[in-house]
Amino acid sequence: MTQTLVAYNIGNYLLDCLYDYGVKHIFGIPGDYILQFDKLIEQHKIKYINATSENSAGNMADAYGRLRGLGVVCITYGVGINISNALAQAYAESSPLVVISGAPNLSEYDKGQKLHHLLNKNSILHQMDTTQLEIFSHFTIDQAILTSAEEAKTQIDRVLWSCQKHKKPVYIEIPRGMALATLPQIVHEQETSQNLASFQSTPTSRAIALHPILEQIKHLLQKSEKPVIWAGHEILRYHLSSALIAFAAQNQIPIASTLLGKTVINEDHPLSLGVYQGKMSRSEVRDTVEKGDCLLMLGGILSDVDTGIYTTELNHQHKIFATAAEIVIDGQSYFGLDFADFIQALAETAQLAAPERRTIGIVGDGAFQMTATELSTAARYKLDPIMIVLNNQGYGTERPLLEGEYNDIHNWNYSFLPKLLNCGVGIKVSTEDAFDTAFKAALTQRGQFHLIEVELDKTDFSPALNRFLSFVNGTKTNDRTAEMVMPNN
Ligand SMILES: Cc1ncc(C[n+]2csc(CCOP(=O)(O)OP(=O)(O)O)c2C)c(N)n1
Ligand SMILES: [Mg+2]
Repeated sequence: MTQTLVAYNIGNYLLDCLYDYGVKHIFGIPGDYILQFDKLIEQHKIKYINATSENSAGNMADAYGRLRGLGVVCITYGVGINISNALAQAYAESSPLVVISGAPNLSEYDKGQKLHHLLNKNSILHQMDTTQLEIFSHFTIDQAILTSAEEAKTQIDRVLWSCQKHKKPVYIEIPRGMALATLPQIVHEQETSQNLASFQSTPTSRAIALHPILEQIKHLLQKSEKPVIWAGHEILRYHLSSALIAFAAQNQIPIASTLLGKTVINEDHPLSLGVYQGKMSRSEVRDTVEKGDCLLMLGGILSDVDTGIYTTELNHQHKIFATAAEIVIDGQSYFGLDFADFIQALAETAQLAAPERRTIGIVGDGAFQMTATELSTAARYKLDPIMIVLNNQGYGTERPLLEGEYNDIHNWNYSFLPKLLNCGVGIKVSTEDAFDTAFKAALTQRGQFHLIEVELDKTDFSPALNRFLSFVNGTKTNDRTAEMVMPNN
């Protein structure tokens, strides 16, 4: 253990903890309540990335967290509530996102003055405004307002651990001035990561708890002739894909995924079946999943979308159902077991590090218009994603559900955007050959973003949407139900 002793302020302690968790970038938009902390980021080895809106910053941090283990977004008070959509999405899809917000200084409340960006429900009563905490508590698994230097270290340790453990967003509010408040104890440089480790259970206790369950699964697999895995998004969040694939390869078990878990296995892998969504799946996927005799449903939530509006047929003789919340084997439930330990133990293999990848985004014209300004962020930080904009002149997915003028949007000249942004390459294509040429060119040209606008017909629906429509029409589901069960794009 190093002998170097470091006096910490709250802001730097938080940043060092985040760095220990693998955070190298923080996304956000500055504002006066958070500027002091933003300055600390600027002086830290973590890099600050400006977005064009809090909600986009939240989406970026969400994606970062899914790939790196923890994503962080930094906002100012009140107007920062703009992040709510990204935060709710991260909560629903179990993404480890840390939201750090500035807030008024505690002494500012004492004066009882009206403060900007606040609802001022309580400030005129000399009480702290807790509106943002109350709103965000619906979208976060743990929260802390760092009002005391004595408590701050324990609060930060606990909240970050909750985020990493549960793969759900958390909220940390730093009242103005507190980022620079000195922690009472002198903290050892190595202590942050040691503290994190102290929250974990020991490897021996984990192995003992899992042993009977693993034995039971081994026994079921020995008896089964056609086992099949249906893997969900929690496998991705806990970075367990390689462990799962190793387990599947050892036992030659094919893997289907849920829609949210789509990238759990490379679809070119010999064991990959594709997405299983009940009657909305391709028939060969349905056959293999539904005709298996032992189903391992790992890390998925059986929502309307994932089950193809409850059309799955899972009459397998044996069923193993494991999520972060519980493990159920043939109807018998086990609680309090660690999901990641369970999958790792199944595989008895080490996890591979994620390789560096170039981002390829496929986006509808409607969704693109909601987020297009972030191409400016890509330009500023010299990123070179390839964005494929599917231009079908509006909200195509919604047209067959209930058509109306509200599904039309103003048509942009998308491929001209690079000109406006002073960066990037834009091209419009209307044939498959032209798309191939443009896409191949984009793949070979690095250094700036590429935008390929693909001209489509208004009613050019994907096979998956067509399967969905024939199911909806076939079962006389009314429009409103259909709208409620549509996948989010
Ligand atoms: C933030 C948000 N608002 C509204 C919706 C509802 N919605 C679902 S599909 C859709 C249409 C999206 O249009 P586009 O991106 O052009 O894709 P297309 O359906 O045309 O392929 C909308 C608006 C949503 N999913 N998210
Ligand atoms: Mg569209």
